[in-house]
Amino acid sequence: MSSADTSKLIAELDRLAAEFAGEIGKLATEEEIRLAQARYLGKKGKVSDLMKALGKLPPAERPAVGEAANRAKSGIERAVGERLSALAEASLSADLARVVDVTLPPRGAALGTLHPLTLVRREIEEIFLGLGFAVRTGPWVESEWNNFDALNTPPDHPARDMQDTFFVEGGRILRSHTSPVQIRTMLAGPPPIRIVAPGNVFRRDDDATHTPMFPQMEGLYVDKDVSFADLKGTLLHFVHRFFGPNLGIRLRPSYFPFTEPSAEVDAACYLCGGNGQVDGRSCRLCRGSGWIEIGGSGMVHPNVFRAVGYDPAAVTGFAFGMGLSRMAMLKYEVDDLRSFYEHDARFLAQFR
Ligand code: 2NL
Repeated sequence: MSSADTSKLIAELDRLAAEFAGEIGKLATEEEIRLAQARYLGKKGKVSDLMKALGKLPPAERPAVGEAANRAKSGIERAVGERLSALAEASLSADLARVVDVTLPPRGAALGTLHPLTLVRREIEEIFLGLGFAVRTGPWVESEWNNFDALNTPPDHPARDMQDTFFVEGGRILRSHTSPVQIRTMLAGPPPIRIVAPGNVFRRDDDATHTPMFPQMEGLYVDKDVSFADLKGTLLHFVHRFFGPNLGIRLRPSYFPFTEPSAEVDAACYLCGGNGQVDGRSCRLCRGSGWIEIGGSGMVHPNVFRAVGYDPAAVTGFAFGMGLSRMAMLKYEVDDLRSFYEHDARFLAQFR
């Protein structure tokens, strides 16, 4: 090898250092920079490749090449160091430039919503409170006497069968209606009595249209001279407040052991106004009948008064009952009863 080769080698080393300086400016991460560094200074790097020729040079010329190699190496290392600290500084300034406005108001916790059954219960309570009724509640576990015997329902009545009622240890049962609350209220004091009794009741039913627990609301008005006209006027007022003004009601003869006479209560359908048609089609809510069933009612049976120690010759009274899930389904057009018990937040969030 000649002096010409030596100068070429030195020039090539200087060129590599310059080439590296050009490349590194485009690199944006430490990993890319370290990989580039290895491509030049690593064991199989470009600088090491050139140095393999060192041994073939005349000994006198080797120091000059070694010096050029060191110059190239330290140039590359300096460029790496400078580029890395430039990147670190840029990321620090970006961090410092980020503005957080600590004076912004907090987002706050998301508010929950009341369950549709709670909304309907409260709304109905308000309507009867406005008529002078009080709201009374009582225990779910009851005596058979409070739930059945006092309500003129004899021991051989089908409702008292194991198939229809939940029996609890100790001869008690889960109440099948809230009537025991009215029985307790009458046992506790004389008329007048004007109460509504909301609460959960239990029956051995479980299918698409029945749940074993459901919320109910019953009402009871006992005084001198309470008439069937008072019952009708009270129910009419309720329907006007709950479903809409100017809607009629219809009472259909029925039977309950605890009332005589008894009636099923229908309200004119609020969706079609009672004519059964919406835009020339059968109404989806009342299915074309113009009426929706809302509950049962009647004049308190004399035997119920005798059971609680009231004189049936001195007082009369009316009573009624309705299922709150049915009221909520009608009011909010919910088509599946089970929605009330599935706790799907997307369903529940619709009621606010
Ligand atoms: C219905 C029918 C009704 C009563 C409940 C009652 C209570 C006492 C005395 C007399 Cl203490 N009656 N309650 C009366 C008639 C009907 O409920 O369809 N409920 C969902």
